[in-house]
Amino acid sequence: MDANINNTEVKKKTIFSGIQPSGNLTIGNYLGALKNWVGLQKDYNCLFCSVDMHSITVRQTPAELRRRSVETLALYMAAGIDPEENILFIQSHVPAHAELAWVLNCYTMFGELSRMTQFKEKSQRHSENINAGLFTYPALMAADILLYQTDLVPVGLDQKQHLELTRDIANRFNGVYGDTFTVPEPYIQKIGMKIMSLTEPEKKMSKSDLSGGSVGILDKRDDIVRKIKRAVTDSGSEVRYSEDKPGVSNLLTIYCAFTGKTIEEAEKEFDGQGYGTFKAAVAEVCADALGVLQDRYNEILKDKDYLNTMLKNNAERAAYLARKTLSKVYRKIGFYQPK
Ligand code: ATP
Ligand code: LTN
Repeated sequence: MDANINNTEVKKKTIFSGIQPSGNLTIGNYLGALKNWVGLQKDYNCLFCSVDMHSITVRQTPAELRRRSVETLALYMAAGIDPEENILFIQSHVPAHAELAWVLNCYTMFGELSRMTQFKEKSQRHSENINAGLFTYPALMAADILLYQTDLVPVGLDQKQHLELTRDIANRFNGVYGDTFTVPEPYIQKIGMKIMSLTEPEKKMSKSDLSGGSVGILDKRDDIVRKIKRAVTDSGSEVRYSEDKPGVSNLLTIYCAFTGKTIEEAEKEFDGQGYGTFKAAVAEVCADALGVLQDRYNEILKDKDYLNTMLKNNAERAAYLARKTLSKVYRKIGFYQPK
């Protein structure tokens, strides 16, 4: 594919999304984000990133971060993202992300950042390390998105607030300097947008939660089955989606997201069957789908040379596009650039 994915012959819109290589990816990441990317790739020019720079807002073990940064991209490929047709890359390989983030920091308000739920939650969870990066994280995320003149950002529900801030930053900048950035829209699927913890269904499933409430994409079949069978359900025995049944509703969501069935269809299927049969069925569809993905993942990881070449090529393609936006920004704000 031509490196210039914005050329006039190709009218496709642009998608950008990313996942932090900060732990073992969960079925929350898969159903809320990754799985949706697969369906979108043929209709859009897509950039999918492993956002290692975001990860260091929380302390990481260097060797693990290095390994996971690549493995995250291998998971994208195993899920069905084509690395030739899309740009798969590691964030820190394209310096323009950090450069634009600094500029956008100066167009993002302290009050706006203070209202971010993710910042409030993470600063509670990591009270020993409330660093400036954790606070200004959304400006880096805005840079990721705005660098590529992105139209659509497929994410889970928890990222909606960051997307709204990105739009505000883009509009603010465009208002001062004239049209510079495309103002992106969030793309949030209804089923799977917020998968909850299996042990505490009022909390979001998260890859940094080690309590057993998360199913990892790479978990072994036995572990997947055991975790789902032990998932917290509610009193009663009816398989029904409702606010007062957060555990059962979450399992129904997981079942439907994997099978493509509607909630009504699933409720009918398990009518009168009790939680045991239902949980076994959820465990089976989940383990089957992840099993296929894991086989592909293991194959992909065997070819390190291919992965490294792909990483270098894709970082160049991304950097080329990012430079164009960054030069435009530097010119508009008054940074001197010799001819
Ligand atoms: P961490 O625990 O490290 O904060 P996380 O599991 O919340 O990580 P992110 O890297 O922050 O994952 O998110 C990557 C993508 O996965 C985002 O689009 C996010 O909205 C989505 N996502 C994360 N958790 C869930 C979930 N439980 N349900 C649906 N989507 C989710
Ligand atoms: N902030 C996101 C990860 C992320 C992202 C992005 C998602 C960083 N940059 C750009 C979409 C687009 C998160 O914590 N889940």
